[in-house]
Amino acid sequence: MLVDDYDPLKGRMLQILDKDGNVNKELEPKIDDKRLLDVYRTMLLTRMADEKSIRLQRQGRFGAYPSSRGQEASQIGPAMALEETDWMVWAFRELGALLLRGAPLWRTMLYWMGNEEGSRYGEGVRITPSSVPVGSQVPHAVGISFAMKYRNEKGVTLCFFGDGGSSEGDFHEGLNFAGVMKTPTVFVCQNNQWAISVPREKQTASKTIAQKAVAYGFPGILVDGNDVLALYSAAKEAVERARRGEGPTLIESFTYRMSDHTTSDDATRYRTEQELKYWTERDPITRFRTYLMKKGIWDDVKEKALVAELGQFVEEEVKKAEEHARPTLDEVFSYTYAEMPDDLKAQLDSHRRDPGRKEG
Ligand SMILES: Cc1ncc(C[n+]2csc(CCOP(=O)(O)OP(=O)(O)O)c2C)c(N)n1
Ligand SMILES: [Mg+2]
Repeated sequence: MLVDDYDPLKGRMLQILDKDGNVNKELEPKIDDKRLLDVYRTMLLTRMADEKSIRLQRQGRFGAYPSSRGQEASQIGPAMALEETDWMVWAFRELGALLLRGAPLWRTMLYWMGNEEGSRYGEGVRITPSSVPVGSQVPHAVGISFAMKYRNEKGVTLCFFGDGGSSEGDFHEGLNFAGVMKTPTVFVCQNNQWAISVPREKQTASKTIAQKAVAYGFPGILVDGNDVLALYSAAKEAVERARRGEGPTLIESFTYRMSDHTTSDDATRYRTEQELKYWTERDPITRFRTYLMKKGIWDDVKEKALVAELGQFVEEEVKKAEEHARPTLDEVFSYTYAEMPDDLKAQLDSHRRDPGRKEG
């Protein structure tokens, strides 16, 4: 088992594809070519949609937006291990995982345009809405998986959070409960080295985040977060263990946020160019593309055609999102509480009387 060979206290990191796209034959997972190409397509779509999203924000067509650049493998690898009936619980940066699990791109865009309808991914798509309060989704994921266990369903919950999220009380409460109740939860900490401008060294005195699993009494594993095959393999093993009723796993995905924290941030103010260069050489998409080329199932002609096709697809999805009906004022006010509190009622009345007035 990978979790035995890569005991987090020994500090080893699971890697199957090295930075130049060479594969470790002994560990290479068996995935058919069609699926591999589908995964590559989703990785590239994530990158292209991400680049488009930043441009849309600059044009005032998106609100603030958190880029997933550099974390495509870290998100898509674990999501590959899920069945349709499993749940995925995420934070706010996991565009790749959403797309792989079937969330329509235009819906995800609608969300960043400020429309809650963007969280409606479709009937049967088991993805929770985004959780912007850092770490708050961890207890939700544990609750969902505990409920599935209680009802004797065979489902598993995959829960994403960041290195910053691992400092929150919610993280510790969630993992403790999961360990005690042996819930079918797979925790993936996307350690992208930064929580806005706070570096990983200031987040925890532990050597790794994976080793925190030891204290909660379940397996943890440190994985190269820019290696989609390693992430998939670690997650698959964890999902199978959870489905067998053997409880949770913590996967630390060692990756890097290649862009700013969000479009409201400027990372050049707190990190060096060398750091970005180091990680650019470890780009998860380049690495996976090289692997596919070495396998003989991908080439430059196919790449060019796919880039053109996805570019057009992204434009169509933007159009769909922008053409979607905007919520009415009543709808904006009606979603948070079953019964509207007095202060919200007063605001709604004031807007109805004078829709153009700005609050002071
Ligand atoms: C409880 C809470 N505190 C602070 C914030 C502001 N905030 C948004 S994202 C973020 C950093 C999160 O870092 P990490 O968990 O590593 O995720 P990443 O942004 O790197 O994906 C902070 C502090 C928030 N959203 N919620
Ligand atoms: Mg982070």
